[in-house]
Amino acid sequence: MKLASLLLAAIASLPLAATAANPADLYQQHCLSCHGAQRMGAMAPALLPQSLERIKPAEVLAVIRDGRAATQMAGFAGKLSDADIGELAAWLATPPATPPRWREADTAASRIQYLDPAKLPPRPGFAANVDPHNLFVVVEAGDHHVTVLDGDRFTPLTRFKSRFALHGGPKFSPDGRFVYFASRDGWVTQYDLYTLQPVAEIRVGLNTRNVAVSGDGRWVLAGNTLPETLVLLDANGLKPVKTIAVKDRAGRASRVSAVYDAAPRQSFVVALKDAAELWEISYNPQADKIYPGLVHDYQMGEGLALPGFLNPRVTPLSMVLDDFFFDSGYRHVMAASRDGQAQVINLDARSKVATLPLDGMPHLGSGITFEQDGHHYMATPNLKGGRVTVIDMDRWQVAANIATPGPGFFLRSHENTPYAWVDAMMSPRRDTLSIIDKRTLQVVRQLTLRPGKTNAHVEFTRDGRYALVSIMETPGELVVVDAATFREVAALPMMKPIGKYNVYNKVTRSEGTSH
Ligand code: DHE
Repeated sequence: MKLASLLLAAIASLPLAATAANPADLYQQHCLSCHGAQRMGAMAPALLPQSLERIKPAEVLAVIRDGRAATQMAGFAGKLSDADIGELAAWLATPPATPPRWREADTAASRIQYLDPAKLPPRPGFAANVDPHNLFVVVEAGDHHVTVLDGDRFTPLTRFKSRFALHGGPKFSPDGRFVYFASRDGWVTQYDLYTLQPVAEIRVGLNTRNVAVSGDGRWVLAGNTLPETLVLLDANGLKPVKTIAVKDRAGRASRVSAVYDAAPRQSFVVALKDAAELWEISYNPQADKIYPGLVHDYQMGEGLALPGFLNPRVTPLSMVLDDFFFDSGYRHVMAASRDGQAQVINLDARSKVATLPLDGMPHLGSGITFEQDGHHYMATPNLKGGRVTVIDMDRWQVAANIATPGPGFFLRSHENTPYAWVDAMMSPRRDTLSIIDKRTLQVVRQLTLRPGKTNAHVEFTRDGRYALVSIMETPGELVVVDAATFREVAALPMMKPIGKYNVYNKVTRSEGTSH
């Protein structure tokens, strides 16, 4: 059901009250000063349908009525009637009469520089015995904070307020010093893990999917759904470099599904939500020599060549494919459509080389790779089926379907453990993790750390000895488990720790985690 109709149903359950005031006037009077003109956000988040679509209608009503704890959002129960609150919530779920616009000039004007990147100290400011490569960055969605955790002692180094609703994995500079976050409402943050301070922030759009950082550390690419753009930033300070309008060969705009760094190819790869195309943007300074004439800009006209450096090369696909997973050399991408059809695309040949017989809704983006008996495998959870599918990447065939208690979201492992951990968070068994032996492809153990609560998203320490598991509740916990004995060794209180990211595993592109 659409958000607007869900809200209407929620409003119908409110007690009857006096006739409501005009919601547009209510917005002007009570909301505009924080949430901005045209509901585009200011010191508080944007209130567009795209920004609210992941918040339950009853929660929207409750936040307007009671406020949001630990923020400046006050409750309006004393000022507005239930009918006013209902009207306002329903109005926020409908698109504004004038479509909101976000131009390059808005992006440039939004940039905030907190620190001069040229004046940052060369070494970490924290104790010398803290390993900067075994830090964890934990995103706490419950109250929009981030904790930086010492991965040897499991003690927080700092906890700071993030932008509203970070989504996707934060991405690291190749040396592991900087981490880059993207919020759903368009903010990109560069944060210095050596001084534990933000360096710069910029708003690249009204609705953003994620960011990728180039393997040479020079560029950050952000992918947006509103407006339909890619925004290229200088990774050292987030100065905007260029905005690319995403349009297919017929000139139709497409939302970006996600952007990825294909470091061995020195390029970004872009998955699109509305166009049967795959885009690749080379950041190899020699790209103009390597790809002469191969870059076609459909916006400028069929066959017109653009320089190869920092411009999109378009690979036409037979259907829209928007969930990607790459082999370790980034020669192939496994790509799935929303209805579960999956193909393998060779990025050099720029064509399909295999069809993958998957069903349900594989969540390729959350997959892992591993080697066994000389074969290369990829494994993926499934958002619509209680199984993990293992694909033989040498033959592009399904090697096994491993049954789990219910559909899961995240699968994780590490080079130093024979086990892969998967959740069942999309099912009533959301409190149960299944541990799969990568050698036998059997579930060898089920783990319920906190009965009745969502146990999901695992990340290992850099040596693979401990698994950190999220109890995704508000309040929730981060539970540290010995990866060999499966015994709990520590637990830290956290506010819905949605994901955690180990610096070493990310910068070394561990086969057991996302990149
Ligand atoms: Fe995510 C990563 C897409 C809903 C938590 N999610 C990603 C990525 C994509 C994606 C493409 C990889 C990009 C990256 O890491 O840079 N997610 C989608 C969706 O299309 C979907 C299903 C619907 C949507 O509206 O976006 C979706 N995702 C969710 C959630 O509901 C989750 C559980 C809570 C939330 O924050 O919204 C969620 N997604 C995550 C997390 C990652 C992620 C924690 C990073 C995982 C990692 O370990 O790298």
